[in-house]
Amino acid sequence: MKKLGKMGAVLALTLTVMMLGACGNNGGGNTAANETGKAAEASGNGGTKTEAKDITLGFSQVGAESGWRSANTKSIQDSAKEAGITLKFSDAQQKQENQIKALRSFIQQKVDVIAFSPVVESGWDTVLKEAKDAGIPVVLTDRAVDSKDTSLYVTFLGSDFVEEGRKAGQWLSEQYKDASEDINIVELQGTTGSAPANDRMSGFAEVIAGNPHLKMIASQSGDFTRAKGKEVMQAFLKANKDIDVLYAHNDDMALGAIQAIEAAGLKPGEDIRIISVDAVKDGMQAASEGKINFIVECNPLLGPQLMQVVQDVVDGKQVEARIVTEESTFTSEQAKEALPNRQY
Ligand code: GYE
Repeated sequence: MKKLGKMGAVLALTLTVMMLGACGNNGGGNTAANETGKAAEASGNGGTKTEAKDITLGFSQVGAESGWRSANTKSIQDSAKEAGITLKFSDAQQKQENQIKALRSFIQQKVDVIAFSPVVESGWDTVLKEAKDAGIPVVLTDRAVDSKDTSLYVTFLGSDFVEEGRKAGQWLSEQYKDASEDINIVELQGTTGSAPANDRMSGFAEVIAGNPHLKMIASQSGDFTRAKGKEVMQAFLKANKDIDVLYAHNDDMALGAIQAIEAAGLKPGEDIRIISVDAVKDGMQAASEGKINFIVECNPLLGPQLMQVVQDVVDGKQVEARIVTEESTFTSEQAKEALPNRQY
């Protein structure tokens, strides 16, 4: 992932604050920042706190493709309400063109901050430049963009997807460390071109390369949905006699694939071992029943952190250029224990 260095972050924030001052739609905050043209210190005593009710956040969501996404949307909506921040929420139905339209509409409406979870990594420079020219700071949540110019956004708040892929690969490598025969793996990728699909693929590939018996025999997108996960798994089963392992980039695709595996008369978790990512309730339920063997957690509850970042950005405080969410992993046994307390 691209990271802004400390200096870059300070520069980006300074520009942001200067621009905020220029467009003057942030409820009259940032007096100190406006006068000096510098970001207020993290201690906050140099900046004026803008009242949450005077902040409008435009948020462009990917869609409603998975259990993870629904939990993420709820977290953002609930947290905005709790913080008292006005939220303009837009659902892009997994289409980049819809997200670009939503961002342009937020710019037109002169929201104070734009946040969005980019459906794919590429193709954002033009619209991000438009936001920058309008003096509206942009916060990336959940998914990253591949823009070379990191001054186009203030921070990226979300998981380390490469690390998630590595965790999946490490568990598998450990399971098959003494294998003397080839282990055939199939992979259900997330949405083509999305950061989690690209990164979960590369992190996993990097680790399994360490064991020559771990063979990826098929890999295709299931678009992060149950329906597509089922459909692609059916095709995998048709084309390949001997599948040992399924690695699905999210629980929903794994759950769809489980239906296909059962329909083919095989036992998920036994005949085909399954690894997935997310750890939403339905995934954890399947894991506790032994149908999914290992889940790498990806936390969707980004709302509270996002609202804090929005408030800080408006107040001219310094924010980290990269905020990584903390996550763990679950075996079937651990899933059984954790399930009763799972919030999403
Ligand atoms: O894993 C998947 C969702 O971007 C982390 O998107 C998110 C992914 C999540 O559709 O279920």
